[in-house]
Amino acid sequence: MYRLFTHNDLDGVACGILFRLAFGEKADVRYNSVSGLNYQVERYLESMNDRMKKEDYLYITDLSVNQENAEIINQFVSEGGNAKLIDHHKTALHFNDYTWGVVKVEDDRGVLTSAASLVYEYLVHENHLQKNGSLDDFVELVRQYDTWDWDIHKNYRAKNLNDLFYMVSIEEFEERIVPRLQSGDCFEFDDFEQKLLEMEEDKIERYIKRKKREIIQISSDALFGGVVHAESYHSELGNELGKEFPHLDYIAILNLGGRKISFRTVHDHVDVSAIAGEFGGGGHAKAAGCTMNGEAYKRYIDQAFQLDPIKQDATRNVYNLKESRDGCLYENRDRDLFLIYKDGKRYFVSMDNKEPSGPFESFAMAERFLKREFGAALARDEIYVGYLESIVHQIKSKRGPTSN
Ligand SMILES: [Mn+2]
Repeated sequence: MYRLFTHNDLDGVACGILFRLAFGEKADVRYNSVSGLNYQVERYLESMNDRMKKEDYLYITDLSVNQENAEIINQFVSEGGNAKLIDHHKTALHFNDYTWGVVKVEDDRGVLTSAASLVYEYLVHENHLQKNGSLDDFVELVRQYDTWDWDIHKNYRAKNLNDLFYMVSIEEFEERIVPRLQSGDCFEFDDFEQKLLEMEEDKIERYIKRKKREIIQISSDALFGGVVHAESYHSELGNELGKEFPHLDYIAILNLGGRKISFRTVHDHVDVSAIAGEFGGGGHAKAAGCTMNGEAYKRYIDQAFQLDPIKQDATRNVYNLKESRDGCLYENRDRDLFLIYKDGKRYFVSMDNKEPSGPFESFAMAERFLKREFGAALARDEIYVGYLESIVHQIKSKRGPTSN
């Protein structure tokens, strides 16, 4: 038997699919969450008898075991047992110290790896699996999704594959995918899946649109965050909201039911794992999370609840346009007006009767200041026209009653 314990996300399940293709009926694949793995492996190791010791091949992919399990596996291998841990996470690199550990974060060309890409390479190298175009294609899509390389290459097929993965059960996903990988030049979605994916995309788009109207701006420790409540599509939301509101340092996505907060940023100057760390969580620089404790509740729920959502830029303007040569007008929820204008090469922000703020090196910097400090958004054309009329009126009244 080829016993595989692997992660229950797309990358981990792709490893399971490769095992089924390589070993057929002899593959026994178990999908695990990060927190569930050690218990499952422990139980398996406890149940190990002499026959299993001789016949079983133990594999762990896309996840790592704890120290206790590692010791037991090491003992098992030193007594002639067969085991292998194949992973691509930085945090698992120490498994390379064992003869049975294969952990690589990137390949020889510097391309980020995924568990599936390493497993594919391994199975082909050991002559358990024959390479073909569909497999190459499928494994590369999984790799791009898992490493977010798809976002750089704008490879939406990789994103679609992950969407499909979450739309059906793991068993159905396997049943659909396995036959398609046995031959062929590339991996393709069938018509039904194509339709499902289009519907899902529309749904996500509408969901994100709604969240754009709900997002609330808060500030703490000199960082500006956007707060939204959402149970699903965290990656999509973090990405889209981050791009829509670039003046925000990060996006905090709250799931009250699960008492969890996800933090996302699109900026290089912010490390959201540090923000999550303040509340006992962690993760990566661009994506992190924590459990909602009292402190987090105060900042992201209590504080935010008092505030209105971010005012959105007017989108149908013909006259009042960003970066317009004659300046452009912004308005906040208190209906204060602000003008961003250019003087020479530099930008300034004027607020009625006050000293203008600036200089700013770019329009984006001026707008960032305005949105962060005053919560202002591009004013609608009607407001702009009214503003221009009031200026003309002021000039006329200054000239006195004799002029016209
Ligand atoms: Mn992975």
